[in-house]
Amino acid sequence: MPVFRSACPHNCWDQCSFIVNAAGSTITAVKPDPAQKVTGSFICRKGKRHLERINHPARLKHPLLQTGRGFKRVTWDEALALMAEKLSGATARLGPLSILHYFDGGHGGVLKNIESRFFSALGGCTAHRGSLCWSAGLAAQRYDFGGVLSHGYDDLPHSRLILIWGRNPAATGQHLLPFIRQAKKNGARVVLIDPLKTATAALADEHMAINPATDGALALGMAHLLIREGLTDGLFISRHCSGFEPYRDLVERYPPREVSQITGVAQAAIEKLAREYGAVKPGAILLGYGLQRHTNGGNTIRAIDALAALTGNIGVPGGGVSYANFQVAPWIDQAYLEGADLSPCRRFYPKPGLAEALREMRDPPVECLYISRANPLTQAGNSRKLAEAFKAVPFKVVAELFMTDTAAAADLVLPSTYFLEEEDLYFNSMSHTYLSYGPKLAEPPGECRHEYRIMQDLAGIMKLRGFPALPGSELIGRIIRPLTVSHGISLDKLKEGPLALPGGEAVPWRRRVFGTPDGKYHFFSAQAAADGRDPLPVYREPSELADRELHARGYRYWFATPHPPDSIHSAHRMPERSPQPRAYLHPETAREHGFTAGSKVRIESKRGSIEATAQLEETVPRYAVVVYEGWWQCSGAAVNNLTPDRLTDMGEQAALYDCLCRIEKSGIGH
Ligand SMILES: Nc1nc2c(c(=O)[nH]1)N[C@H]1C(S)=C(S)[C@@H](COP(=O)(O)OP(=O)(O)OC[C@H]3O[C@@H](n4cnc5c(=O)[nH]c(N)nc54)[C@H](O)[C@@H]3O)O[C@H]1N2
Ligand SMILES: Nc1nc2c(c(=O)[nH]1)N[C@H]1C(S)=C(S)[C@@H](COP(=O)(O)OP(=O)(O)OC[C@H]3O[C@@H](n4cnc5c(=O)[nH]c(N)nc54)[C@H](O)[C@@H]3O)O[C@H]1N2
Ligand SMILES: [Mo]
Repeated sequence: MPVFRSACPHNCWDQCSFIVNAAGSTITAVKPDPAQKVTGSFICRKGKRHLERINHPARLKHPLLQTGRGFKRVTWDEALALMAEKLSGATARLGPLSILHYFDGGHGGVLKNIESRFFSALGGCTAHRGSLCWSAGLAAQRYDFGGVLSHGYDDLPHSRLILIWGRNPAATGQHLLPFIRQAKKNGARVVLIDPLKTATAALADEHMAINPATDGALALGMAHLLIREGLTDGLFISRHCSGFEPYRDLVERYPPREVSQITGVAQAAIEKLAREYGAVKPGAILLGYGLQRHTNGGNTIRAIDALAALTGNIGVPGGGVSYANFQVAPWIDQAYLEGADLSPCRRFYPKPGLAEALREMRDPPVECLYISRANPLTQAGNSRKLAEAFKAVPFKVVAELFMTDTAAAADLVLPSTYFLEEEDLYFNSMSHTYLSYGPKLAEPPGECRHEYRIMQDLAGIMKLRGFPALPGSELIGRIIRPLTVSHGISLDKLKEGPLALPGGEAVPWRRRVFGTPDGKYHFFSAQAAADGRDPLPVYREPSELADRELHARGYRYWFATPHPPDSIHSAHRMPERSPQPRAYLHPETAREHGFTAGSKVRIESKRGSIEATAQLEETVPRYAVVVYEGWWQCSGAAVNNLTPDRLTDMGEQAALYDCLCRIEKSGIGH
């Protein structure tokens, strides 16, 4: 059986490398590639479903056109001619800004990003800034450190104390777990800080159940104690930091007793954690993305970063505040992918505000929408509002593998190739520095086409200049030119197997020279002030969660929608296979509302409602209702019908978790 290599295309922390068995053009097995040290010897639940997904009978196989009475199959020639006509028409009448290009992380290969260059060749487009995912924290770390870098997983066993803060690796990135176990074997203590007692709690020595969106206050309270008790690293602060005095004045206002009121964490526990973090070194903070999907999310991350600076836990093995890792990113030619050399015009809107943008942008209005590698009608906040806004856009094209909620709302659906059906290069910005090449190993079903080919054909029909006509391999070579120039690594080298970036640092900021203009860590960020943000990591109450009037109207439960262990977002929620959506509730909550395990619960926010089957769990806080994100509209439990399209304090991030709901037994009405 011939053996090949590839990598997981999912938008995930671990981005595993794979060994793939193929017989002819049929993939027979996808296995972990131990040559990639993070992947090691196993792949996760979602990774194990690649074979199912690639061979799924519901794969889109032909271009489909919405006729008003349903979709009808059309030829590629017809589809491309229609698209060219609509794009040219909109450009001629209203200019290229009337075309909006939306994409997300549905496929992690560099080649798929060439779509952006197509729109630049067209003259430009309306594009997003920010994200549904992680951009508040990215903005925060850029203010503090002037860059976003993480410790390698293999550095973790040097830690003596590990704070897993708003992250759930047992579900979302299991390849971190062996490294945590190793650290524990070496004597490290592990504390999990999360409102929910997630599966990760089983790995922790202590679970600190904090009120949602109050982590910033916890961090300020810990800093208060560290400064009061002299548990700070004075040398690190004086040599490598700026803005300490105003920050010290800020934390002065957060004694642990008051912080306890805000966070719901006992004063003694706050003090113990602060003392421990100040004394037991090195201490590693592993941040997730959950805690920054609140209106105060950016400042939360800044307040936590400051703890590491205060204690000098930066640039040392076993320390750091690991959030994301942009070590490889500079070696991918983003400017080429985006077509910056083609001088496109651009209009930006904040990504979580797509509905608002579609409704409000007038000069010009959006005439054409092209969506790829994303399912915003399921995954963006306030998705019903988005569905309404969609209706007003005259021509919508969605490139997809499946008939998702978003594809179903399109005028034209283009069937795309899955990974293994095309060559691509995979890299990661969440944790590690591996680059993995995957060749084409299987023929796509039906008439599926790679986006590069689609865009190439369109550029041909529309006679656009500046869009490449190179074969895929050569284009990948072009995209990684910065890597080749700086490190001498060509695509041929990458074809040999997964490669960790040479010189990639397991311990960032070792020289303690930061990426900020003065090279210092910034407790006080003049850049943040210049951007109209708080210069200090202040704590502000969340918006909806602290809305007393809403509480009084019965919307008194936090609607928590974390990532599912068995699916990457909506991708593994194919209607015919899906088990029943669950709403996890505390037994007391259920009793109070008169339902039992198995009851259908109606969950409602001021934006919409869903239904799910009650599952009672002692571990769910009394104030929360938990439903995993990713459920499609047809399941009745599409969580983003409830969530807001509100932004966080920085980074144009979606505050998806700032959501209150009320519940009732389904069928009762009110
Ligand atoms: N199986 C699977 N794996 C995935 C994904 C998936 O959908 N499925 N998605 C991938 C993607 S795109 C991402 S971004 C990552 C996300 O990876 P993670 O950040 O690990 O996961 P999240 O579910 O986003 O949130 C993590 C935790 O944040 C907690 N949380 C929410 N609000 C707060 C708060 O105010 N304070 C604190 N301390 N904690 C809070 C939630 O309870 C949750 O347990 O996972 C990736 N991996
Ligand atoms: N309530 C709530 N909402 C959330 C979150 C949450 O925690 N709670 N998490 C947010 C986060 S962190 C993220 S990252 C977003 C994710 O938002 P999305 O990226 O929009 O979500 P996915 O469901 O992963 O959709 C990706 C789609 O890409 C398709 N796809 C896969 N490969 C290809 C390809 O090669 N080409 C094309 N054209 N399509 C392909 C898949 O079939 C899938 O439908 O969701 C956000 N939404
Ligand atoms: Mo994400």
